[in-house]
Amino acid sequence: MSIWSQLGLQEGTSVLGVEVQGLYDYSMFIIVMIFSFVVYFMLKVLCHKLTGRVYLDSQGLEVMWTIMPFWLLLALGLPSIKLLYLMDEINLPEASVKVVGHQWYWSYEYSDIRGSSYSYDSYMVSDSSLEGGYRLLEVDNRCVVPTLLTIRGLVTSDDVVHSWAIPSSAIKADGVPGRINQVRLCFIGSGVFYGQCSELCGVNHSFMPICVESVSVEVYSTWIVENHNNVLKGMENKPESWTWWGFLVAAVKGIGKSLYWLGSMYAMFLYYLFYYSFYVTGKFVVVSSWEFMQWAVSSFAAAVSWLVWFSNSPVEAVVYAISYWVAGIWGVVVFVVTKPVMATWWFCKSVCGAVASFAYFTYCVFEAVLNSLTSFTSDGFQDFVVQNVSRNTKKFLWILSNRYK
Ligand SMILES: [Cu+2]
Repeated sequence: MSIWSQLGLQEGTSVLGVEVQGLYDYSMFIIVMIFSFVVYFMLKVLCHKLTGRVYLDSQGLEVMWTIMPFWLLLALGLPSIKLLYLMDEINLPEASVKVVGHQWYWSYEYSDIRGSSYSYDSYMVSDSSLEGGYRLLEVDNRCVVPTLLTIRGLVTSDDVVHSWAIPSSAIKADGVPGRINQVRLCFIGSGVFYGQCSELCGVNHSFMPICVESVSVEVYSTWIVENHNNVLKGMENKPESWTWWGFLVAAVKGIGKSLYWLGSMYAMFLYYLFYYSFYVTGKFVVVSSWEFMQWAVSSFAAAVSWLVWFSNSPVEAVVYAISYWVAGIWGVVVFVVTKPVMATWWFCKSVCGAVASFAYFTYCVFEAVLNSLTSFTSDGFQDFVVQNVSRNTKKFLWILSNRYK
């Protein structure tokens, strides 16, 4: 949450929030350097007597002040673009929370666990009933999410355009009626995080705050399962009558499906394993080494026979070698003169090949630079997040499967 007289961004509370904070610090470093540089030279110009009347141009200086801003812009732009695209990346979320904006409150719905739908509204707590907490930010029912577990937020709206935003986690998604936007919710610590509606939506736009409470996976799963159970109890679904025949059909169907699935997965695994580890690599090695061997043997044989010839009659051998090279060059000249179209095509093909390989090389370098520039967090932090997310995922699935036995 922002506080008075705060400079800079809020402390990051999600993986992306930390990255965005890093990008901000990095960009500010470059910007402050440029600012100081420009101010220094402006002051220098102002305090200068301007006596360099014969100083007309400087090619080196012009090249420098063209290339340096180019690199600076790349250094500022590339990490930013990569982070922007990373924000859209939601890989394999464990659960979803639907966020629906209304005039003027939010509602949260959890419905992808057990098929039942558990939802509630989240209104701002008015000044008169506020007991502790922050004015204009506290809500009666917070949005609950697990810590260090990948959750997908599906943001939409019921009436006009709203925007669900939590600045400390680098989350901002417009809730547009008829459309669904998705955001990744992966908080790195337990806590309460605040945000406000960020799209002007009517008179009470300022009074529909967003309040997310991040809790441990254990607490989250217990909470969600209990609420779903309550919802299901309320519905009072009568179970279908049980028969031996139905049980038999279901069992045969289930076993057949799982055998088919296992078999196809295993076959696919074996196919790719053999194709990529033996066939592709083996073919490449055999073909290229065979061609190389042919070339090496024939060149070696030619060189040896020429050397033998040279030791017997050196003059003849040297004359032959010179005439061989001259004939080669002459052959090229004759080819160019007699078949200019073919020669031009061949030349263009070679040039295009060279340009393409150079472009590919540049692309590889560019990509490597991009990858190295874009993470502002340490390897230790990334390991911490990856390990905890995978552990929490297992824990979450384990708890859910045990609860629903
Ligand atoms: Cu609004």
